[in-house]
Amino acid sequence: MHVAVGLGSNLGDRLTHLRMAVSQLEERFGTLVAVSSLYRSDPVGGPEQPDYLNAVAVIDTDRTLDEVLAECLEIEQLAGRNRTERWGPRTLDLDVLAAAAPPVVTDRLTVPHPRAAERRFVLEPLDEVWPEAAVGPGSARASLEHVRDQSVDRLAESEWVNGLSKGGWWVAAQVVLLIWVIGGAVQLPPSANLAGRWFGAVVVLSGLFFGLWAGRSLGKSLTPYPEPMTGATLVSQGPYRLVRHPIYGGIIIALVGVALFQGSTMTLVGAVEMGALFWLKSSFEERRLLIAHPMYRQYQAAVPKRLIPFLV
Ligand code: A4P
Ligand code: MG
Repeated sequence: MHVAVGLGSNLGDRLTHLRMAVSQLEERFGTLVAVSSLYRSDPVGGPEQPDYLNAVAVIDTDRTLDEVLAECLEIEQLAGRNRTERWGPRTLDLDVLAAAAPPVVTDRLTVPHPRAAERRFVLEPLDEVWPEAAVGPGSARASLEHVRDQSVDRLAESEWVNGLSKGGWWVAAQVVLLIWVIGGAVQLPPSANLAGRWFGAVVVLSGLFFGLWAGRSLGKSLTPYPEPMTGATLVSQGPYRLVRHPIYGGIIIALVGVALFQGSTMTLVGAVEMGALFWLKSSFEERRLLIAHPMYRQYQAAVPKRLIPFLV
């Protein structure tokens, strides 16, 4: 019989708790049919608390749903689950969401889970791995239509269980494009007039200054890779008050300055390409940051026009 188990965590090392839960389910039940993508969700109910990471796993088992619940409660204990208040923050929550079996209602257990059909953080991952699963009045897919207004973000495909790519190739692409644009620019004879060159030089210097200022404000939180370093904190001072990616902004401003200095349309096109690459790279980084920092969503909301200040 297929059984869908909902996984949630919003305390401590959330990703590690969810990974542990998946490997424990596999160890205890043998057959792991599928694991959904990883989602971030706004907390539903309870006191003010950090954002959740949620996912769904489907197992195949001959054991009763009561036994499945008992195993789930044991796994929660392995993550140090401490029950203080209903719907309060938790290191790990495992819910029996749905099963390929008639509904069950006992003192200990209700399947389908009574609140599953109202929650996007349940239905979105469940729809991915088992769209026909019976939750509430209909299937996971049918119920999903009614909860689209709730806020969830899909952060990583099912590879999150084994390890997330560090995105080193984004860095490689960035270095190659930068060398290509600057290498091309320095070979061109400057064609701008003297005023244009002065203006270009000032723009280059201000871009470099802005990028260096941003790097300095990051201090120890500066990471060469999008995977945030352990202990790195969110920086919301200096240029980070204005724009989410000031180092990228500084590099683009400097490249525009080079284009003005050289009077080169090609270099300007290169600066725009660099901007497009940074845009894609920063959306990748933001998904990683949402996994690493339970408060990153609030930080995003505090710096709303984040990619290009005051515009986008
Ligand atoms: N129980 C009955 N039916 C089930 C079932 N189908 N699966 C009993 C699991 N448990 C079931 O649960 C209390 C008791 O419910 C269990 O001992 C079991 O006998 P609990 O985990 O101790 O308490 P809880 O989770 O705080 O309460 P509850 O009512 O189960 O809460 P929910 O509905 O699980 O909601 N927001 C976001 N964004 N993401 C979340 O993952 N989770 C919750 C918890 C609230 N808000 C959330 C999330
Ligand atoms: Mg629960």
